[in-house]
Amino acid sequence: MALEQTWRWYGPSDPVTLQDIRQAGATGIVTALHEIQNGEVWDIKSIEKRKRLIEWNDNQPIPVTRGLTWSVVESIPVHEDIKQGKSTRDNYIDNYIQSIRNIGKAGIPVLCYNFMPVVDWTRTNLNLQLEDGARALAFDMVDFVVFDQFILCRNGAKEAYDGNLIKKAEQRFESMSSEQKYELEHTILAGLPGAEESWTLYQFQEKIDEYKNIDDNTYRKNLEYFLKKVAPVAAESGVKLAIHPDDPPFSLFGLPRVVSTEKDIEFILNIYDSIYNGFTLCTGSLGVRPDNDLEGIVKKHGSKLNFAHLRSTQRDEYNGFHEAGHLRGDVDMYSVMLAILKEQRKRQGVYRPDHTIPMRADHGHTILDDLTKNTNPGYSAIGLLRGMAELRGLELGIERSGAVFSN
Ligand code: DNO
Repeated sequence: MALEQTWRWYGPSDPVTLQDIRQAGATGIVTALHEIQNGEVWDIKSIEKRKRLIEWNDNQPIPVTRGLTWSVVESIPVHEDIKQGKSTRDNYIDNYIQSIRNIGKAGIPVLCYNFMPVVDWTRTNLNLQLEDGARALAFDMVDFVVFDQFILCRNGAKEAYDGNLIKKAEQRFESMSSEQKYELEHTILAGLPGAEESWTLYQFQEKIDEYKNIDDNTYRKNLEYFLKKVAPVAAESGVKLAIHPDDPPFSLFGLPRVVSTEKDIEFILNIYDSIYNGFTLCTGSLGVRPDNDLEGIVKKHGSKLNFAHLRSTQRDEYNGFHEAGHLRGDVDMYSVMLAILKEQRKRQGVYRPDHTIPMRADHGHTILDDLTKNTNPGYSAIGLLRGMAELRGLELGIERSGAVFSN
């Protein structure tokens, strides 16, 4: 029983077309209405129009299906007022609920979202050159401290890092040209696809200041408040929630972090105990922490694993990392894949109608022709195609070996 192979598509302006995705062998589309502003309702008409575009080619004398299904929404961003627990949050929660009802009506079964404050996923370099000439996304701690301490000049930054790291960052800062400094700033604040908001330095500092009195505990309560209202509606609407882990899975800029470890995930799943309140297993995000046992998480919480982002990272000496090949790096993809396939079998065994788990290869390297093309960092066609092909082969090999039936 195969996993559902999906592909993240950034909508009509994505340089990767729906036909490319079909040719890559995916059958599921993961996307969002990026044009709808954060906090607004996703109206049913816009959802249905995008769904039609994904699933049908209407530019033919008779419409034909494309062989693709919109299977996951990634993401409907959670408004900052909800994250900060402001008095205006209920209004935004009502909008979120309405959006969930609407995607449920349209028949899209999974919603991936995150609860990271201020910034979505964060990298310091979108073009790290690997020894074979491929380009990869990377999070370099020294560069990060350069930004935090010497470009943003955040209060409290200096105390947050060890002296050695600060010294290294200072040396690097002094050796950087102003273009390099700008590039670093831009990469952190505005560089990544899917992150719906971007800030100027000044706005960014203001945003961080808004979190002055919000520690992990308060932030967790804000998530709990949100989920207590939203999860029952998701269940009613047939939409499985899939919270995405923090990327990277540790605090940035002194901001709270509540989706970085197995314990965090456990807390979230217990807020509303139902398969509709689940998580996205992002092996790359969780895998950055050596204390996260990925296989163990699947074994323990598999019934609520609603979506899988499969990728691997390679850690470096300062808690930084770069995106490794999908079957390389620190993630033991074999054991994760085996655990996911076992979970799928288990679901079939109890006749869960939603036994098929959607997965997508995440964050490919930029390789071959894509090196000279305009691409979304981490989402160029050929690198993701390579990743997906490797994962597909791994999956088939495991299925055929019979290992899914072992204990
Ligand atoms: C990066 C993605 C993130 C993710 C969101 C989920 O490639 O994994 O942008 O989509 O954090 O809300």
